[in-house]
Amino acid sequence: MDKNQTFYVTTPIYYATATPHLGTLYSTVLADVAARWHKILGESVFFLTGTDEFGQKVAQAAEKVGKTPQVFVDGFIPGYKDLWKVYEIDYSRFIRTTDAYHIQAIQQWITNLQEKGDIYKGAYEGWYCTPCETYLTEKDFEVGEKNPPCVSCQRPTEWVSEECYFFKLAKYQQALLDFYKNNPNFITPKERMAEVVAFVQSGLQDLSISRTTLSWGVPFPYDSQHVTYVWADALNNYITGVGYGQKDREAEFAAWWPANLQILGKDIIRFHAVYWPAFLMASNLPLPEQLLVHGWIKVGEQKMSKSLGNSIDPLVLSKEYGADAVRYYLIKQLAITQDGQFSTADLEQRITSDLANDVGNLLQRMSVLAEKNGMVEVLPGQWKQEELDLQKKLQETLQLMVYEMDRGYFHMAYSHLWKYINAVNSYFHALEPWKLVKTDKERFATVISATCHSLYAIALLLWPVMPHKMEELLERLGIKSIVFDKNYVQVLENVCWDMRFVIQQGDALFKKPEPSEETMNPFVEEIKKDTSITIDDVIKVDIRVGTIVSCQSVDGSDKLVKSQVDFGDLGMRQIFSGVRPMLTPEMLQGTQAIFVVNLKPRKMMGEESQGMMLIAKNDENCIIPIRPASPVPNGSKLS
Ligand code: ME8
Repeated sequence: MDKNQTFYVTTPIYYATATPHLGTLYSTVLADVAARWHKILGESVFFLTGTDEFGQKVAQAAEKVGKTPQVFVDGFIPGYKDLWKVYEIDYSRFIRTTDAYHIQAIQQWITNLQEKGDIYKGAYEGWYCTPCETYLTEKDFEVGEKNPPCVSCQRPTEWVSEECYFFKLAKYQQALLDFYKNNPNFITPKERMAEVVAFVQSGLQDLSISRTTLSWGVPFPYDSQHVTYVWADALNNYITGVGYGQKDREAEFAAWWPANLQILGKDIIRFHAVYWPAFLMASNLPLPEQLLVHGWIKVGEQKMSKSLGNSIDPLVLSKEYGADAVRYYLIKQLAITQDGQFSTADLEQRITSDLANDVGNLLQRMSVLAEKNGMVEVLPGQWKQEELDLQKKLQETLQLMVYEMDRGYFHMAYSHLWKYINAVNSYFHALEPWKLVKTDKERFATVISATCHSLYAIALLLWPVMPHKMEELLERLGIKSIVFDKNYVQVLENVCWDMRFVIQQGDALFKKPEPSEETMNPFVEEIKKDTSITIDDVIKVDIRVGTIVSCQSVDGSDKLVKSQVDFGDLGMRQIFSGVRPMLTPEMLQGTQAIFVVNLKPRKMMGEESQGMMLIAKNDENCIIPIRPASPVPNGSKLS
């Protein structure tokens, strides 16, 4: 297989100690969207996900409920597989670290590294965190401190002393630093690279990779009282899953490895950006192209997690809102590089405004109008300037989307698509085909055709995010299925609009949800009752610096200005502010100001405002914008 035409993407393998939640769904949807995006780029795709089933944490959890570890982990697998089905996660392989092929390949890996001298036997003692399965390093505690807290979970650690095997991590310190230097795009977002480099620069110690204190792990070859430390076996799933160490799968391994994209949460960056590349270097294998490290989904101010008991059940969400809408929300509404708050009110708002209004209504209005005027078959139109502008806008959108998808900023890619969707809506509105049909049938047919072409492009580009709904949309245009032997992005970019559509009538593509109380957010009730302000309330308000890239007065209002504001990684936002006549667009354009960015979006003069500019008034009641005293990066958070 031509390496440029293949794409291999992975998710973390999740601990099989509980059912999946919205956080695990998030990583998995990101990987699925990447996989599907590369399918529409005409590439062959392999998508690996699965479960991490060995280790002390699993053994202890099993013991608590009186089950053997194997029976215990088996019980969670249907929960994962069923949920992935509901959410249309189209993985190529679901790896379980208890699979025989994985165990055998890990033993092969150990043997190879022992022969090379990169795994050796020694003794280890130190403060150990059982839940996180890591030892503290010297930097993590004071000399003489008793049971110092774990750096990750803050729980007290225990002193452990044991004979064990080590991996020669320290040997790879310089090679790692060289690799980071030569591959500055290895980690997205780039800012996280600095943390990793600093950690490696501070000095690496050899890594203990075996345990004798438990039996629930991959036994060491020829020394079976040692089992692998869970991360040594877990990280290697990314190679064993595509055939490493398996005689009958050598061609498969050659075809897929190295991975193009590895998705993970920021909690496990050290394992993936330090240990994992070192393991691969020791195995003389190429390193993955890109680690995409996303932030946390939070509920209130806490990370959503199984152990904190504040997780949201994605199955409940899919029943209430539909899996595609939830996928859309996760991709477009959460900025991949930041932590994001989950809120059902916000989800409902996005479904109503982005999906039902912007996409669903456009389809419905166009198809009903076509039907009313006896139009079923739609042929290419007689394109005029308005349609050529739309085509140009689509080409620009595609280029921006390809760029953003490539660097892993999926939310930005889809923000660009939404600008195109808005442009199509404005086009449809401005051309008033319902009037044209009475005066100029040919022009009417052209407007319907341009709208169909645009909806076709929208459906293909949104298909990675909402596969089911977009196939429905394509069907409504008379297109039965997508055949993945074309590079659709190039097709959309280069070919003139020459499609033929057969419009099918149907129900609204997206149902607007009834606004509900946040019943699925366990923290909201608590927040509502408490009227006093605590630091937590203050932290809830996300205030950021942004640059007003463009600004204009709003027709029909003597107060409002409409600004396009650049918030860096958070993307561009459209924000309305009632500041005229004291502040004019000219005074604001090109300046930095301060905005609340997690305010519920609201319609102003028929358009959406996605935030609020902060201002103050002086003694004469004049509006004064608030600005940082000197320029700061866009998107900087006020704290
Ligand atoms: O760490 N927000 O497994 P795990 C966003 N087995 N993502 C979240 C999240 C949240 N609130 N909570 C979890 C492990 N995740 C190891 C991985 S890989 C070789 C071994 C996602 O079940 C996120 O991707 O604790 C995070 O990195 C992962 O689930 C942790 O899953």
